Amino acid sequence: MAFQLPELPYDFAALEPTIDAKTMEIHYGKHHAGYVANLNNAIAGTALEGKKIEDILASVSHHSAAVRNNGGGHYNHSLFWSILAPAGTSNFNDKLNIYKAIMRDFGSLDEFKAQFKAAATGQFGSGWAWLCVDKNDKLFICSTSNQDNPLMDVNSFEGTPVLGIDVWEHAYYLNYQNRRPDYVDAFFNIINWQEVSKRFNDANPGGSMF
Ligand code: MN3
Repeated sequence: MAFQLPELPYDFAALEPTIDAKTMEIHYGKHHAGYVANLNNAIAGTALEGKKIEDILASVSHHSAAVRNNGGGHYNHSLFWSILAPAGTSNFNDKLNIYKAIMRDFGSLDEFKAQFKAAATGQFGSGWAWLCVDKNDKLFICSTSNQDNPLMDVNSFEGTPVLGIDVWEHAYYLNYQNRRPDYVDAFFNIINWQEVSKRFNDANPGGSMF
């Protein structure tokens, strides 16, 4: 079964004013759809057909640049749409394991935001900033270039991403032009913390830490 564009769980306009409807329409309907089509073309007739995207990414150093760029693009955008919440519904609260983990590993939400923003604004050119969980259940922040991500076997670190921000200009230029820091600040208002916490729990099958 070929990879497919996942359904968006909200309307294009649902993230306004943080992310405008036109940006969402192009980003989802053109950029992400393009990664899916190009990924399917790149793996058609190869041993990668039918494999899970996570497994493809875990051995991506052995595959073509097309698989790396489009496989990463598909995974990254699928994660991105899922961790965004319609305006006014973002809910960070102490019932969530991700809340407890952020307090434990960063001390406060503000300190997490400061470090995440530094990674997002410090990523030169196109790429992503990530909040990841390592194999000891500890959170850490990192950034990657282009459509690379923490699951790939091309990094100097190992972790499972639970939150990510797309800092390619196509993600914010219509609204923010060159003001990436403003886009990152606004992003914090539309995070779906339930989904982030679910991804955090799923990355730690033991789940006994809290
Ligand atoms: Mn993008």
